[in-house]
Amino acid sequence: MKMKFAVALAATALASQAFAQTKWDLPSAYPASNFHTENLAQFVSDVDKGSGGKLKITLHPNASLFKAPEIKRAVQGNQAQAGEFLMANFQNEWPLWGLDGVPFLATSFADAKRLYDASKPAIEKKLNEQGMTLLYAVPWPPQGLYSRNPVKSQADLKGIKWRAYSPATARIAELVGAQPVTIQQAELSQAMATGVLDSYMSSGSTGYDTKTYEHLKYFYDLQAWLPKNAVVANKKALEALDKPTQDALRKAAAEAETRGWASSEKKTGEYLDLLKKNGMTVEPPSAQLKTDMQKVGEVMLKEWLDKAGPEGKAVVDAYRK
Ligand code: PCA
Repeated sequence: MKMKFAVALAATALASQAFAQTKWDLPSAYPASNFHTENLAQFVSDVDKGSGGKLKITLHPNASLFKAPEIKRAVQGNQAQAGEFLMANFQNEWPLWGLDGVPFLATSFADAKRLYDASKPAIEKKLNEQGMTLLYAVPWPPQGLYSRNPVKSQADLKGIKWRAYSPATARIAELVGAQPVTIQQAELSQAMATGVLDSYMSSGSTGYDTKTYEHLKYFYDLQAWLPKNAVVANKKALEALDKPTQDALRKAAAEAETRGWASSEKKTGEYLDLLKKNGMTVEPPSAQLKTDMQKVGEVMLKEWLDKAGPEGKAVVDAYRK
C-alpha cells in the first residue's frame, strides 16, 4: 500500500514537470464585442489548443488591466507578457508608429496591406530593440468623420469640440480649426454622455461599439486612413517558451492576422449599415469636404516626412513603388 502510494506520487510529480504550464496576461483596450477583441479571443484559444494547453493566455479587454496608452510599456516591462495597442498612439516616440495614421496615404484595404508590408521590417526592428516581438497587426475599418451637425466643408468644423485618439487626429483638429481633446475609446461613451463632443474621426466599428449614434447624427465616409492594432509579446517571455510552444504561438498569430484583415474588411459595410439602422445619416463626403481633408493630409504627410527622416522616406518610397 505504502509502496503504491509512493509510485503514484512520483508519477504525478513527473507528469507535472513534463507539463510545465505557462500563464500570460494579454491586455487590450477595446470592448469584448469588438472585432479585434473577438479575433484575440480566438487567437488565445488557438494558442491553448496548439500548445497542448502549455500556454494559457488570459485576455483582459476594454482597458481593464492597463489603459490604452500604457499597454505597450507594460509588455516592454513584462508586467504583461503580451498586449494589443494602436500603433498610431505612439507617433511621438517614433514617427513610423504613426505612418498608418497619415490621412489619405493608404485608403483601401489593399493599400493598407502594402503599407504594412513596406513598414513591417522597420516595425519589427524597433520592437526588437524595445525587447518585444511583433505577433500580428490588423487594421481598423477606414476612418470617417462623426459630427453632431451636418458638415459640408472644413469651414463647418471651425471651433467645434473634436475628440482625438492619437497625435495625428489631434493635429487634424488643429489644421481644420477645431478644438481637440484626447479621449481613448474606453472612455468615449462616458465622455459623449456627460460632455459636449461635437465630432471625431474613427471607424464605423468604434461608432457602433460606443453607441455614438445616440449623440452624434452624421457620419461622413471619408475613408481617410486605416490605422492598425499591433499584438506584441515580451521577447524574454517568448524566448522562455519551449520551441513547439513558440511555433504554436507563431502559427496562431499568422492565422489571426489573416482572419483579422478579412473580418475588418467584411465588417466595414456591416458597421455602416448598423449605424444607419440606429438612426445615423451615413453619407459620402461632399467634394469640397473631401478636397479640404485631402489638403490636410498633404500637410501632414509633409510634416511626417520631415520628422521621420531617411528611415521614414525609405518606407514611403517602398510603399509607392
Ligand atoms: N477606433 C479607435 C482607433 C481607430 C478606430 O477605428 C478609436 O476610435 O479609438
